[in-house]
Amino acid sequence: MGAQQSGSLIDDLSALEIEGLGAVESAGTPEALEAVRVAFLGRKDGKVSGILRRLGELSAEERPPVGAAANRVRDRLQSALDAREQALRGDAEAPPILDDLTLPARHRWIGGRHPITQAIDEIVSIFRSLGFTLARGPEAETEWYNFEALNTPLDHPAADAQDTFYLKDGHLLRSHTSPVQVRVLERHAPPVRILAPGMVYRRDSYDATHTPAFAQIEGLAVDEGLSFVDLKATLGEFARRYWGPGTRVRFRPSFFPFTEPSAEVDVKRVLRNPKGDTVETPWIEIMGAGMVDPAVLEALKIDSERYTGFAFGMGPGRIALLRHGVPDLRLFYENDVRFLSQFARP
Ligand code: 2U9
Repeated sequence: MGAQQSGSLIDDLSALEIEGLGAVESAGTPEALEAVRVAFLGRKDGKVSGILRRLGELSAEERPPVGAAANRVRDRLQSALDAREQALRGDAEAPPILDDLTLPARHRWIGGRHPITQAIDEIVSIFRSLGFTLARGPEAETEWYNFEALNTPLDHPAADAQDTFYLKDGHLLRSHTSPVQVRVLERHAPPVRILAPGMVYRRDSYDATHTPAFAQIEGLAVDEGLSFVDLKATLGEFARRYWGPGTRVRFRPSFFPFTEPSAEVDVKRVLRNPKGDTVETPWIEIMGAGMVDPAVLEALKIDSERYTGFAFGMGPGRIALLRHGVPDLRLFYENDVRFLSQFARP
């Protein structure tokens, strides 16, 4: 056998290596793998063994390189066989448990209304049942609707650019929803009983109790013969429906340019603990209210000798905060679903 022959044996070995590695990879059972081992490395009829046997035909100088190549191919096939055997044995055993099976099952993802939206919906529903109709209006307003019609002169601090967002065209972002009630009174003769929910804007800080944009709900009733008794009865009924039958309501004197007299409204919840003892919350401020100032009615050409009215305003963000014991208003606005999903009520 000459150099030609030893070269072709090395080529044969390379081909055998590729063929053998492929056969090992595609063996799907330990039996098939054993058949591959016998076919390639079997002592008697193995293909690699066959080449090793033919080493004797080579000259003394041709033998070492072919022998080394044959040993290399045998070793590679042997390690591939070992690795494949290990893998096949592993597959037959139970698959490893990667999860903690004692954990609760994952919930299906269910969307829910935002907690402030829930408060708005609930408040609106109570006032609707008390005979109030919903009213809406623009968020970009004129100074007249936002301030002057409401007995608030433009040199009042509330109208200052420090407190209100003015637009380039002379409009402003409404600082309360009161302009909605003004617009309704302009177009509808009393009696009116309306509720105006919506976003309002003030140049405020962004902190635990303030945000520059926030939701507000205001209400207005104008009719013949309305008095502070109607105001107290209406808001008392609202508070008992929203916070529960044991809720007490307190009116403290206050001031707003558009109401006279004016009041801050506080609630105290009176409850029983599991032992049966009576427990009560402190007084908590929930809204402002008052009798519509006759000057507001007169500016809208409503006879203030014949008609009187009451009005109130509250921030549903603050109401939601109190209801859920949330310490910081900003949590409601940061869109963190880990926080918001706690309020999901499908
Ligand atoms: C008209 C006449 C009267 C609306 C009113 C309040 C009292 C009030 C604040 C509560 C907290 C706003 O969200 S808040 O900052 N509002 O206290 N608002 S009476 O009075 C009106 C409105 C329109 C024609």
